Formats: sequence, C-alpha cells, structure tokens
Amino acid sequence: MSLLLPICSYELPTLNNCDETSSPLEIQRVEFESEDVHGPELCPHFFWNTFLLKNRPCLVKGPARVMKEWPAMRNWVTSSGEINFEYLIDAYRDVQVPVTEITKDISMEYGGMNCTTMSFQNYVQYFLKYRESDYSASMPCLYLKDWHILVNHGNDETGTRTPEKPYETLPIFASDWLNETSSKDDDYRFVYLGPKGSWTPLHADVYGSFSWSVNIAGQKKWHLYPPGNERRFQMSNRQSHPQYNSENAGIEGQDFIEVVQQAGETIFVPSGWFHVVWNVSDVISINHNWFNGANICYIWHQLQNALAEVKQEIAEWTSLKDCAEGFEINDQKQCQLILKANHGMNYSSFCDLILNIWEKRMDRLKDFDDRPEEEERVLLDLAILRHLINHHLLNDVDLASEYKQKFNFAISQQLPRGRCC
Ligand SMILES: O=C(O)CCC(=O)C(=O)O
Ligand SMILES: [Fe+2]
Repeated sequence: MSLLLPICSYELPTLNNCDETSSPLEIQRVEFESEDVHGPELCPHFFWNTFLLKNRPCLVKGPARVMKEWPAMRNWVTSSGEINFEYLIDAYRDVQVPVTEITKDISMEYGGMNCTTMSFQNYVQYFLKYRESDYSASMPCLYLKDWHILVNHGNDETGTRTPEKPYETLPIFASDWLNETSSKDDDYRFVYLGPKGSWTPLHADVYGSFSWSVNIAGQKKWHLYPPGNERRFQMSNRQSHPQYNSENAGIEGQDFIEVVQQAGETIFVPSGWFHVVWNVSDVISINHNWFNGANICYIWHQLQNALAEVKQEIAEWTSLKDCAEGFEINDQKQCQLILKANHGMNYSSFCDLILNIWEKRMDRLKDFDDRPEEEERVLLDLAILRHLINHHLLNDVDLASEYKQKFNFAISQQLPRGRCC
C-alpha cells in the first residue's frame, strides 16, 4: 500500500522490522559542531533518514554549543574534567538511588546481579573510598544504574535543594513516543554513575527500543552486535550470553563494532542491537530508551514474538498435565498477564500507547499556526500509525475486539482542516 504524504523531507520507514542490517560493521561518526544551531547537521530529518530508519549505530559529537548550556555539562564536571561530586552531593544528597553490585565475572547473566537502593550521599561515600583504594578487588564494585533522575524532578520531598533540570533532549532524539506517554512516576530516562571497571553485560534494550547515551564525564567502551544473531548466541530475549568471557575479544565467531565513547559524545544504539558496555574510567552518563514511528513496527513484532514465547511456554506446561491445572493455551487473559510480567508490556499497554499518540497528533493538527516543520512531523506520525493499525494491528488474531473497534473508529476520523495522511 502506498502512503499519501505531503512532500516531505522525512523518508517513510519501509515498515518492515529491523532484523536485517546490510550496512558495513563500522560506526559512523557525526559532528554537530556548527555554530548555527539550526544548520542542516542538527536537522532531525537528516538523523531520521540516515540512522533511525536504517537502524544504524552512530557516534555523535556535539552540538557543542547546545550541550555547553546543559546544567549537567556545567555542574556535574569539574574544570579538569572529573566528576563533580561536591555539586552532585549538594543537589541529590538524600535521594534514594538504585545500585547494582557488579561481579567481575564477565559471563554473568543479565539481571543476575544484586540490586539495592541507598541514599545518593552513601553511594558517593562508597565511590570515593573505592577510588582511594585504587578499585581494590577486596571491595565490592557498585554501579549506580537506571536512576530515573527526572521522575519527580522539582517535586522536592526530601528537603534537598531541587537542582535545575540537568539537560534537554537533543532535537534529533526528540520524537519519543515511549517517554511522551509514560506515567509521571515512571519513565525510560536514566543516569548511570559507575567507577572504573564497572560494566553492563550483553543485552538488547527493553521492548526492542532505541537508546541514546551521552557521557557527561569519563569514557565507555562498547561492543555492538547487529541484530539477527540472537539465535546463534543461544539465548532467549534479553538474557546474556554465557560465553562472554573476554573483555577484548568479544564473542567468538561473531562480528561486532567496538567503539570508545569520550566525554561529550553521544552514542545511538539502534533497535535489536545487542551490546556490552564497560566504564573505562569513572563515568557519569545520561541515557534514554525510546521508540517512535521509525521503529514502531519492530516494537510490535517484538511484542508478537514475546506472546508466541508465552504460548509456547504454556503449551509445554500443559503437556506436563499435573502442573497445568487451570491453564489453557487459548486463555488470552492469562497469556496477556504473563506477557506483561515477562516483557514489561502487553497488547493493551501497547494499544493504549498507540491510541494515545494518535489522539495527541489529531489534537495537534487542530491548532497549527505557521509551523510547517512541525505539521510535517505530525502528519508523518499519523501516516505511520495508520499503516501500523491497518496492516498489522487489525490483522492480529490475538488483538481483543474492543481494541479493533477503537482502532477502526480512530482511523475513520477525518483529519482536521482537510489534511490527509
Ligand atoms: O552505560 C551502561 O552501562 C549501559 C548503557 C546501555 O546499555 C544503553 O545505553 O543502552
Ligand atoms: Fe542498553
């Protein structure tokens, strides 16, 4: 089917999934150093067409002028480029933060490490001691990860001085359906603070999302594996590979990209790319997981695959008759409950998100003044959503009829002021 779009500088996704990557295995580098912040390099069309749609990783430098204005760049780093613990403690002293004990065993399974929470101040005290001991093997290696720093930002319950919002998402990453619709007390925007030697095991990101990650201070080393190798890694879904046992060699027989990310650089990790990350020095970084029209069909396919896995599991239990009491493979409700527990999302959470974005874009069309750029984006989102609904969601046998009705109603609506998508 062809999509009717206004003449548009955003290319349309081919609307297949992201499993194929024909690009050479090398990281592309983009420098956004232009003084003109509206210059072509910063333009979201360029990034959309070149990286998001092609599902290719890239390392972005700059835009220096924009990032220099981020409070995080000004305040979290000392003039000699070190992490500014004095400022951070002052700003986040009593905030409870999630901390993971990192094993030195590189073959550890993702999620197999111990997690706890502690006050930010206690974590920094530990960090400084660990550093003074020269990262002694006799001390635990603790990694502050997945800190939702913007959740409840400005809502000062702890008595700590509320800091400024530390950064603004760069325009190239701004189209973000996941964080746009996430609830006030949960999101997919994180800070990571880790001592030299801490690391994150092999995984692909939640739901098949994209991620971007910028180092505010310090260096990280990444190994990136293109999608399509999961079967050969012999793992299901997000589990780690048990034979990842050398930091430098990577997984035997598998091609990968190695990249060292410096302070001030942002890495874009596309959908379905497995990755391992090491903190080469003490590092503080900001990371978002997100998806939008460029990878929404992939997110949907991941959800369908996760449901197929649930059904498969239930079928296996059912064949062990004794444990199968009360379970039916066609019990949609049970399947959806397990899907939510396993995958973090199920059909209704996905469909609610899609309907929410559809409504917001339709509303947005009602009150455009003179911003053709933004209108173009909104029409692009609507065209992609319409395709997803017509060609994927409405054809799915497992989708509840209640949602099919809602989707049929949504796409039967006229676009405001005679527009089409
Ligand atoms: O920095 C890390 O330790 C992990 C980051 C990561 O996995 C990501 O940005 O997707
Ligand atoms: Fe990741």
